[in-house]
Amino acid sequence: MATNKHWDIFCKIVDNFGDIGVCWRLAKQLQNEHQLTIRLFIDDLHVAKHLIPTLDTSLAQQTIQNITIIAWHTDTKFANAAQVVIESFACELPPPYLALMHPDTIWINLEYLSAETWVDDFHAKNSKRGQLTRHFFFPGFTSKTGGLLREHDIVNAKQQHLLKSSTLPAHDHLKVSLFCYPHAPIASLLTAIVNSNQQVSCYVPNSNTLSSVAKFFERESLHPGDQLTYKNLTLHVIPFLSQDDYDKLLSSCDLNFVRGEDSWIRAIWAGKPFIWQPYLQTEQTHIKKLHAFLNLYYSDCPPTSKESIFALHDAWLSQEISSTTWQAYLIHLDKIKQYVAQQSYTHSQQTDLATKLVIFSEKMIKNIEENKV
Ligand code: TRH
Repeated sequence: MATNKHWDIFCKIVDNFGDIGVCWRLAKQLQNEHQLTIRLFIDDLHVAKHLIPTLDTSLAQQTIQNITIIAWHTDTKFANAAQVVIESFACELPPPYLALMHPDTIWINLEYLSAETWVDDFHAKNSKRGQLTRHFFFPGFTSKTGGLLREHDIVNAKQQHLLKSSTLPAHDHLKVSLFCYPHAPIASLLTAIVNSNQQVSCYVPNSNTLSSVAKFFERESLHPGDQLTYKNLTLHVIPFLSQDDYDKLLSSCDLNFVRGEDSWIRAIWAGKPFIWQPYLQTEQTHIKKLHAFLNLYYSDCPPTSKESIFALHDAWLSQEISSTTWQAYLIHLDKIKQYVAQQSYTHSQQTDLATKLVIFSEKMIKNIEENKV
């Protein structure tokens, strides 16, 4: 039987941190939990360094946490193709690499996560490109999809973390983390917090979210370590965290504002209430994605809590959060907390994405071998 122990992952960083955030987690899980030999090709080491702090951006090749990281440029030379190749988010494999692939190569395009119902039908379909077969692998929330990116022991690890002292000081403020796109109605959220009767400690990691926060406080700029108080709101600017520390922040907060793809999934595993801002897309696709997710994830949530969840998400997307919307959400926060903790547990019982990729690749290799007989 052919070995499928060598996998290559190609990561093109379009913007922000989601592409490398997902690829780096996937690489680590395939290596740690499935004992695969991974080469991760990254086209922008400077952005990747935010998530892989020990990365040396001057090196063409280096090994970090047993993963070979290779700087990928237009002139990168490839000696061989792996048995299994992950093209993340349709990033287009380089022609010289494609030339090294053969009909037995398992070529998987890892798609973006969506809870839309069509995903069930499109997952694991393929198309031919010359002699090669490109498989479309869709992460998702149902058993018909490729599953969600998750470490095997995520629930245990989270409990271990919570048993240890929390990373945040204990007080009766509502602890909120804020990571969003700059076009979010940040000023209206902060105004609603300021005007509510609930004290809030808001933690904002250093990212492009900060410029709008600075504007709200009439500051030129804000920096990690800054702390600002206005009525019921105390805002803490914190450094951009390691992925592990960001996960701990999500677990320690009472409410997390998250965005894109990877922080969204991590908020789900944190099991705490969260508000998701999808990546802006043309033709209102991001709104369809948001509603598909809300309908699926909150299908069994008590109607009044559900209403407040939808209202706050819609407000976050539509440029205005009123004090009434914020207050209505807070009234339901305890019920939402119970509901999302249960949902997080339920989803953690499904097969995770890395395992599904391994099972899928083994099946494809078996098919190829059987067809040869
Ligand atoms: O950065 P993003 O907006 O990434 C986006 C999305 O993936 C989007 O779907 C994609 O099309 C676009 O990139 C190109 O949001 P996301 O996906 O949440 O990625 C952020 C990553 O940064 C995630 O891995 C968590 C990590 N992170 C930290 O490690 N430390 C931090 O302090 C913070 C705030 C985030």
